[in-house]
Amino acid sequence: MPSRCKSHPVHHLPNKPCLDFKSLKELPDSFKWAPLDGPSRALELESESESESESVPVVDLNDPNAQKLIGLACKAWGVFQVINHGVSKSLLDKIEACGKSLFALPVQQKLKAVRSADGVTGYGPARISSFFPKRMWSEGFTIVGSPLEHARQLWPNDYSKFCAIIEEYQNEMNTLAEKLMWLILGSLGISTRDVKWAASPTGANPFKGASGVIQLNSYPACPDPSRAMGLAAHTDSTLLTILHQSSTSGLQVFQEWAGSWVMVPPISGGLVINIGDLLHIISNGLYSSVYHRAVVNKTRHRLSVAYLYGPEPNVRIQPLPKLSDANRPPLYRPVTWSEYLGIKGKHFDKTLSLIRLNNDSNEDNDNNSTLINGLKRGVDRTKSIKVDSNTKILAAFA
Ligand SMILES: O=C(O)CCC(=O)C(=O)O
Repeated sequence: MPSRCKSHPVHHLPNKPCLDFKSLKELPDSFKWAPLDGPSRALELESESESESESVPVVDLNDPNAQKLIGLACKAWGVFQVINHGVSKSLLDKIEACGKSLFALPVQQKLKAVRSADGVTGYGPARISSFFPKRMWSEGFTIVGSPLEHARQLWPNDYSKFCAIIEEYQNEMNTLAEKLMWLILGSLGISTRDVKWAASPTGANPFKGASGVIQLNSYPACPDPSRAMGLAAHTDSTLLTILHQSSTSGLQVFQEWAGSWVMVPPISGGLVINIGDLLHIISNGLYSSVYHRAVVNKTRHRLSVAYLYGPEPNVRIQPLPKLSDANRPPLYRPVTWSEYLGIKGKHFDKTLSLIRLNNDSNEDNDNNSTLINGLKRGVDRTKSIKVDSNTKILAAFA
């Protein structure tokens, strides 16, 4: 796990004070974003998923074709949902209940576990807040390793149940993340022999030392969801992210080739899998990290639990040799997770561009490059296009 340093992007800190959302009957100006594009308004009608013509693929991990289906989903979307993944519904219910009880505490109590100025863990606003001029309609709680210290502050007499559930969740998520990594790598024709970037000298499990950060996100009901943003658009600085969402919709992914936002409807017992920037790098751009955001709801509270999974922090991540050759040179220079997080903490969504190798033939080689209305769009998003007027998604036009 990367050190709890200032450059860790899961830690952009309470630059703005935390709020008691329930007390706000109107959306304050500081929370007013330009009207959102995409299906956010449909949330009020709760019919958004039916109105989508395209939807994020759902893969049953018991399906004998799961690996192939995952490969197709990664290539086309950078995101998919899984069912029959081996994590019990009762554990998902328990982690959700943990999150709900945490965020239901009085603000003064939550502030006892606030993220410190140079820390990563604890309670606070969205970790990417500092990159945006407007505030986000959400609060979060970040856990790296044991939550004991903060749990004791939140529930001085009753913290052990929370800690036990978190530990169980971490173990289950780690097992699932590793399984998914092999399925994703397998879909690229990569086997254990090829994963030298993470292989230990003893040939032990290359994901030994890999770990995850748990991010609990709470999105209170909001007086004006059409002008509020729960969590602004970003990609994750992970290999992959496993997301559990409560039964209220809110997660949207950006479909690069259509240029539009698509809602990812919650599936009871299902989990959302996002491709992160590090997998984008090791796949040599074949599987792109997905831009996603969370919108909010007028009447319903929403909760999500992200498991942000990455490699051992000092291992060198680079395009796998098997996925690079003379015709498809490596798109990115080697980088450790720690270094990547440091750059992301300063440059946010320019990070992939900043570690991209300057190779003339690379523009034609990036699989994410697609022809949209005659314009070729590349994954490194080196010019800005407006996705909504507050958030710039970077996209490259050749
Ligand atoms: O709440 C969600 O659906 C998205 C959460 C997320 O993107 C994150 O925690 O990084």
